Amino acid sequence: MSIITVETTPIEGQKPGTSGLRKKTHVFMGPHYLENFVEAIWAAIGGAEGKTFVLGGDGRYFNDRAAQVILRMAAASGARKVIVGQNALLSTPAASNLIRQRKTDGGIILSASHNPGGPDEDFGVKFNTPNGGPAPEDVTNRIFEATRRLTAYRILETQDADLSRVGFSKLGAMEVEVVDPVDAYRVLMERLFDFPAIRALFAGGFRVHFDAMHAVTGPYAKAILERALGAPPGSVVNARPLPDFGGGHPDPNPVWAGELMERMMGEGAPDFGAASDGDGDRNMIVGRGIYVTPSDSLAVLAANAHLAPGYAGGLKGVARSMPTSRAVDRVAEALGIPCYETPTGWKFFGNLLDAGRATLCGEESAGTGSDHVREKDGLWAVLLWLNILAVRKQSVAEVMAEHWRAHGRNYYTRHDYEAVDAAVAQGLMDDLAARLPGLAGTEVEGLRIAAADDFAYADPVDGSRTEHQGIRIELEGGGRIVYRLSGTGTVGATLRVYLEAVETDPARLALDPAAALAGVIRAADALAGIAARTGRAGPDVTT
Ligand code: VG1
Ligand code: CO
Repeated sequence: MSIITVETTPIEGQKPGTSGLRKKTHVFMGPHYLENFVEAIWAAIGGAEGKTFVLGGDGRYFNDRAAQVILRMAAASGARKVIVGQNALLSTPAASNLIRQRKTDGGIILSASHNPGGPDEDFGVKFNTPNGGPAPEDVTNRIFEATRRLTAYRILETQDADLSRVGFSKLGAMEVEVVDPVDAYRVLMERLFDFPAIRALFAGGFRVHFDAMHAVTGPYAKAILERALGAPPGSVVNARPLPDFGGGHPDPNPVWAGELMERMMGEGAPDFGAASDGDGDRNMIVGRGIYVTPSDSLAVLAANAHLAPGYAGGLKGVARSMPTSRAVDRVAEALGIPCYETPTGWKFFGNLLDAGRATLCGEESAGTGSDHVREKDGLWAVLLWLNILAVRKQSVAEVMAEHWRAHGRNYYTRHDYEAVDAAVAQGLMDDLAARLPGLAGTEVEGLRIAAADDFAYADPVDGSRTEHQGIRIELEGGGRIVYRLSGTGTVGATLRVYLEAVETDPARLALDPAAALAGVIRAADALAGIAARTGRAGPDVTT
């Protein structure tokens, strides 16, 4: 067993995006690609010497090989210990929990989250800091800087570590602890939620249907929903993590979780449906005959969290990403707590959670979470919903109807234009940005623009400033259009257009969302010339 030093040269484009570095799998498998990035992580945090890390991933193709490489590099660079999920599996929230609970120096998560997996699809690596959260911008900038001046990395020449059995072993001088990926996470959930109440709900015949989409949440959902809470076997489907996620997109939205949607809207639908994404940090909530938008879900969770034991003391504040609908803002106002608006990406919530300013956070992309970890957490959201339903003894549809009556309804949809030519997408954004100063007070498709800006965020905790986080068009009457380019795609550019209309008239709370939003959608296209510029008749994905 010897440490070898491999000479390398910088590889272009290793810049982490919204959530870590994501590339085509074959790119990651190319010579030195993974190794360079990992070495840059060590460089950005002052070396790996003497440190303890958490390591695991969502089980996608190359997850197992990448884990072995990272273990050998950690050992060669003098790390003291790596805590690895069995078979190199860990959901993102479970990894966040372990990083915090075991007081480690951070962790590496192997995932491209909702992006498909396989040799021709996507792979990703994210680094989380000792607070358990995604590396903030200053750290990701340091990682990127380091990738640009690498000359060598160190790696141990040895056999693979056995990750198939829980227990301790050595890799060179470094300790490897293989842990059950679910155990510590389940204990945390038991502390936050009223398990006996949820168990009683299930025992009373309430039926739950959870689609793990062949991704990492399967083992977690089986262990918690079926074994700990007594949901009948088969309540969790597609529960075995597969390297290609069964050929699907592990993205919990009405398009990619179409099967679940059909079941929940059909005859004899279960009471509650849910799905999660590749790495288990997102969730989709569906009641019998009713889809809950992630923005609404955040608002409902904020309004009802006190019904779960872990949040019985109330919330210190809430935070949402800028494109997320403003439904939660009105809940915060009613509760008399602060509401923060941050750029897209969980890394921007970390400071607010650490400083105790926010308890609950959420994004329109189906991410919700709280200060129990520093990541969004899919199964957590499902359990909080179940806890709320167990206490309120109402259906999802009844909870939603009451919520809208009390707070009004934000009709909401997101249109994604995928794999658009990068220059065309950038041109659209740049031209829009140039017109911003003159937009307020003008009309588009009969809607009056109240304000328009290029969103910038000043972090209230550390004062850091992040610019160009999306173009915000505020309409009179509370509606909004937001345009931004995705930071997680791997082909061309993805233009995301977020559309919102507010309704407080009690007679107009149950409209078809597409009809309620038709005017805003027309205005969004007219304002930016989407169809004309992209040549697309409509979005590729509507959520
Ligand atoms: C997307 C979502 C964003 C989310 C990010 C990572 O980013 O819009 O809300 O935080 O994915 O989620 P973008 O830049 O493509 O819009 V995950 O579950 O991929 O870690
Ligand atoms: Co994810």
